[in-house]
Amino acid sequence: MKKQEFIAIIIFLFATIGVVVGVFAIEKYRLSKFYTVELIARAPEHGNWYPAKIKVPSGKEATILIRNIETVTHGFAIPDLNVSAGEIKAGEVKVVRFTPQKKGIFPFMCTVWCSDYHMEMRGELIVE
Ligand SMILES: [Cu+2]
Repeated sequence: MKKQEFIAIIIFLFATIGVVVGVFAIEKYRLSKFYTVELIARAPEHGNWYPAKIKVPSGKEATILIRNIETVTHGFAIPDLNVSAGEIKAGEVKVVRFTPQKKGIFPFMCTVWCSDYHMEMRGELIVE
């Protein structure tokens, strides 16, 4: 292989990888402006809330994007903070915005009877 061919291949690889890495980086940055935390809703027997513990800063607006990846309806509420997303249908994505004023650990839960283990569909919001 000639030296010029080698250099051309290296430039091609860097350009290709650069575009892919760049697109992912921009997308991650764009989404980070849009929401604070992404939460996946699943019934307890399918893995439960993911992540089960989420952290948000106090005194700042928090945006939680909730994605129901299942085939049943779920719900979302943080009763202590008066936050609710209502029903989240199968495949639906909902966004809740609120500004927690007090620090602490607040349980969040599913508000729709979704499975035999519905009562275990819980997680914790940690306000720091
Ligand atoms: Cu549920």
